[in-house]
Amino acid sequence: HYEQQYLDLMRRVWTEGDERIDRTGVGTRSILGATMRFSLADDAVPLLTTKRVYWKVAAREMLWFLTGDTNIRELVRQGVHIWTDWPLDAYRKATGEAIDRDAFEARIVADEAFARQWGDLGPVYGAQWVDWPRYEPVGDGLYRKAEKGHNQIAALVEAIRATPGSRRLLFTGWNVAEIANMALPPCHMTYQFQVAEGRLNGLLFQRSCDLGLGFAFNIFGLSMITRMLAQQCDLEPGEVVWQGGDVHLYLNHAALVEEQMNRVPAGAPRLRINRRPSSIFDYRIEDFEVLDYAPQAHIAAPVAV
Ligand code: DHF
Ligand code: TMP
Repeated sequence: HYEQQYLDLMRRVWTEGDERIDRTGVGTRSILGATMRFSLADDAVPLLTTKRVYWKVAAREMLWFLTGDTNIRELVRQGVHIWTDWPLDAYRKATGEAIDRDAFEARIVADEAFARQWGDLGPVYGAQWVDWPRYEPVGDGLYRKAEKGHNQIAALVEAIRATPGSRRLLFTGWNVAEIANMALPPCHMTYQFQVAEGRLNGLLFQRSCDLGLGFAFNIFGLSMITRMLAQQCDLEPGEVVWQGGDVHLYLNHAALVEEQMNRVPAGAPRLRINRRPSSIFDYRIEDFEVLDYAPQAHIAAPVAV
């Protein structure tokens, strides 16, 4: 079963990983470097079956990236709470106010000015993907930020169509000059694609991977964007390759890890795209459907902020 790779990696990190206190203070066991491969043929999708994964949340996040939005307001409006903790943490630290998560989210949705001030994550994924800053010379060796940045995603679609043999089919969120302004530097940082025998293969380099929590979302996101690009470029989906840099398990995920490693993967979920939108930017959540997904129970685990 495709998911055995994941469970094997989980076991390796848990039993052999180097234990250390990480940035969050929670502590991890960690290894450097891992690769997994999953087929996307016949609509196959590498959704984890040993716990329920809320794939629609991951799908909404991916669609939100593609709009270029970096404010959690739209996510929260759609019932997506996975990015709330970082603005909430910043707000609490700045104001000293002991506001709870629900109240903070309610205020983000109700109050546009509040959302503008406190809901933005900085120039994270979406901003870099579709609006990477460009600078134009204004003389005397000075530059000013151009009104419109570079759209890496639009350029990628063009490039896959025009030069399918290219080795430069990629986009990245790792904009060194802007990292200091981001709530978190990009984790799923570089996506590369390859056309082979009429199929589109997708690869993700993820510099930092929370194997118990984030990974399930990241592998679905990689599969989804690969499927969307294939559809837009009239290619069949091939496979996805996932490469992790620092792959870790948080020490407070022990219950999740022990439980999940005892479960046996089963089933072969499929991802269907029910419409062919006229561009990569026109997909809607209703276009995606997951079939034959009968996972084992969800396992809750705390996210390290
Ligand atoms: N920080 C850390 N420490 N780990 C992460 O995985 C992570 N991911 C981020 C931002 N910062 C992060 C963005 N993505 C969840 C999933 C993805 C995600 C953030 C959080 C999460 O909490 N998932 C839960 C609940 C999902 C839900 O309620 O919708 C899960 O069980 O999958
Ligand atoms: P770091 O910036 O110190 O590496 O912390 C980021 C943490 O978030 C780390 O545990 C990896 C995790 N993460 C994912 O695994 N996937 C994601 O999509 C995001 C945004 C973060």
